[in-house]
Parts: sequence; C-alpha cells; structure tokens
Amino acid sequence: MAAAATTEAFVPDVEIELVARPDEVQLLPGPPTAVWRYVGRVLKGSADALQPVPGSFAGPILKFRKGHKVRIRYLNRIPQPSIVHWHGLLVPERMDGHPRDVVRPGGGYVYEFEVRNRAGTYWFHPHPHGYTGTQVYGGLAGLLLVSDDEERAAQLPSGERDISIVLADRSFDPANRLVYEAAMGGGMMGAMTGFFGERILANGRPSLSFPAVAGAYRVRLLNGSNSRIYRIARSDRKPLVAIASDGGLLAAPVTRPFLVLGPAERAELWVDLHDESAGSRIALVADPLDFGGRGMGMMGGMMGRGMGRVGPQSAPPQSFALFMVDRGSSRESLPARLAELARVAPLRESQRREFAATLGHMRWGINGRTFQMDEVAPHERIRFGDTEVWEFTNRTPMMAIPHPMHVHGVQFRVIERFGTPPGLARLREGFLDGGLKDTVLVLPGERVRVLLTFDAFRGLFLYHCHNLVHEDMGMMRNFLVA
Ligand SMILES: [Cu+2]
Repeated sequence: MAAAATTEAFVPDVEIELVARPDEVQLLPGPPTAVWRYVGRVLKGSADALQPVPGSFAGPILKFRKGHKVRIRYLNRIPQPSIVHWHGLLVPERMDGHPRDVVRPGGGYVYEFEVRNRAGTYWFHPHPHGYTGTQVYGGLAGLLLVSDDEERAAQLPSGERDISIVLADRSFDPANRLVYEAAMGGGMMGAMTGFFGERILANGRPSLSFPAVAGAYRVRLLNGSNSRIYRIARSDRKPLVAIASDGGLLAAPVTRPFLVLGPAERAELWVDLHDESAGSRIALVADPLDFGGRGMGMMGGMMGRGMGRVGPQSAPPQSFALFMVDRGSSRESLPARLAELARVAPLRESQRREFAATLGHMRWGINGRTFQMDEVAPHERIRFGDTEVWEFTNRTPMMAIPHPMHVHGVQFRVIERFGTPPGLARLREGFLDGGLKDTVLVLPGERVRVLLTFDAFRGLFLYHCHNLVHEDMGMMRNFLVA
C-alpha cells in the first residue's frame, strides 16, 4: 500500500514519529491509571513542532505552520486496529484517516501532507469504525495547532499566555481504572444518549491552575469528550470574549455570556484579567447544561435524566482552569479586527442536501442509513469545486438528543439555525456560528444550514455525528467528491 511507505518526491519540512501505545499515568490519588496515549518525537525540523503534555494522557501538541510539508510516521502499538484522523485539516483522502485505512496492531502508516489550513486549533484522534469511542476514551487525542502570518499580525498573547485545554469526562472504578464499556452496557438508553463520565478532566487532570499576571490570556479549548456538551463561563460571570472557533480566528472578537461546546468543537477565548488585582482568583467553569424538558415533549424529560445522571448537567459548576493573579501586570489590547473572513452570501446556484438524524431499531443513522465501509448513496456524490448548502436536521420525535455533526475535508460556514425549541433558545447565545467550522452542534428540533465548498481534494470522505457512541454505532456515512 502506498501509505505504508514514504514518497521520494515529498520533502518534508517537519517529520514526526507518532506512536499509539499503552501507558500508565498518575491521574488521581492512589494507583496510576492505565491509558492509551500518543507519544512522539521530531525526526526532522524544529523541536517546537511537538510539545508533550506532562502528567496527562492527552497530547502531545503538534505545532505546524501553514504551508509546511509534514510527514508523520504513525505506529500502532495498541491491541486494536487503528488509524489517525487530523480533525479539521484539509488533506488528501488517503491522509485523512478513513476507517478503510486502519492498520493492525504492530503496523504503521505514513502520512504526508501540506498544511493548507489557516491558523487555528485543530486536533487528531483515532478513526477506526466501531472503536473510535473506546480509543479516544482510552486517551488517544492530541491538539494540532496551526500558525500563519495573519494570526501573527493579530499579535495575540503567546508563549506561556497561550494556553491549550482539552476537556474530557471520565469515570473511574475504585482501582482508578477507566470505565467505559461497563457504562455503555448500562442499557439501551446509555447507547442512545451517549457516555457521560463522572468527572471532568482538563488535560487529563481534575483541574488546572496558572499563576497569572493581570493581563490577557489566549485560551484554546477543545471538547474532547465522547458525548458530553459543556457550557463554559467565567467564575465571576463576566462575559466571555471569543476570538476563534473550529477553523481559526473569527473576523472580530465576540462576547458571549457563556459558550456551548459540543464534542469535537473548539473555541479560543481572550481571557481578560487586566482589571484583576493581586490575589484574584478567576476560574473557567463548566456549568450544568440545562436541556430542560419543556418544549421537547416526553422524551425531553427522559433525555434530561439520561444526561443528568452524572456530572455537571446535574452537578454544581466545576472549575477546570484557575487563574491566580499574583505576578504583576501587563497591557494588551484586544484587536478590533482579527482576520479576513468571506461574507456568507446567498448562493445563486445552491445545491441543497438534507441530512437528517434518524433512528431505526434503536440505532442512530443519517437519512435512514448507517455506515458501510465503501458505500456512497446517490445523494452523497459531490462535484469537485462545488459550493453547496447542507441542512442537518435533528427531528426524531421519539428521542430528543443533540448531535454534533462533523464533515471531513472542508471547513464550512453556518448560515442559519431554525426550529430551536423555546426551552433551548437560550443556548443559542453560547454558539460561535460566525466563524469557520468543521463540527456543528444541532440541538433537538433544530435544522442547521451550512455552506461548504468542496474544492480541496477529490476522494472519499466522511461525515458523521461526533457523539462517539453514535458514530461507533453507525451514525456516519461516506461522501464522494469527484
Ligand atoms: Cu449523534
């Protein structure tokens, strides 16, 4: 197979070895926790291209520049077939981590691609069919940060004031072992709603704290959870200032009372501590996410219970990142403009496709279909170069569950949301729909229209729900760009 070997004509700027392997990490008091994790090393290029995350299962953080040619030698040392997907990156089909390209335990895969994306907070994780949830839960996920000249011009906080946080929920047994399957076996309702761990971890730790100056911080957030949705706010209830979404900088900063971040979504915050005096303690907190029951009928109540069984949906706010201001001050000003983003204009010849969440025989699907390795339905064939409107609908009367819908191979724009039930309308204040996105949370009852242009690569790509329990049960499909 071509991807098992390097290509002679490809001269990488950065070459990395990335190994997925079992390990043990001290996460909680008591015995260490057995995890799977990625470990890596730089074989060629700047040592800054790979930054380990100490004391965590998450990571390492990969750092690339736009335009760089990257070669990654992936080695699979976990006892399951696996493959790596570079979430949000525009790469050729055979570099995208399609489940058909899984490598067996002991095998490897060589990735070669040029970084085409603009600066932003992307990430990487396994993508085998049926095991993605298990493998991500085991610890296999890391951030991939892209930088470029436009970002540099914005002069955002950098160095130790550029902080990356991966949020993920986990449950542990009394011996500190990760619990996933047992909870999944907790019945049909568990499989329908997803998995909700008892603890929220930030970079694999119960909480993070940072000695801070009275200045500004750039905080990158990834929801790396299998199913949980976070509602994120400041402990002092000042509004959040968001500067970037999945696909990089917003055109201009926006303020939000809170952020709603579904699985796989990213956001970047400008955390302003200028007005804080020495001794101040400002935290980012994950609030209970009240889906309520009103406006969604009987099953709304059922979902409320399912999601509220454990964790913050029914628990008090949990602080996951604490800024302890005690080290002087600095002055930074928030740029009024951050980046050039094309206006989302109505299309002249828009091709519109609808992709509906469907439920059949207690299995989630899309338009009534579930994942088949090579199958492409007639409505999943796209002409290369076309711009289209895709409408994701979430209207399953028997089950009101949010679905974070992810499309590979593109960064898209959200055009419109319809049909948000009155009981959930407040959550809309927490979305960053104005930027480039690769994953969009579709609330129960909603229809969300996104604008996509398929001009990056021809080939077979995936779109799916990023609730990994849903994805693994088949709420995933191919589309073919030809
Ligand atoms: Cu889903």
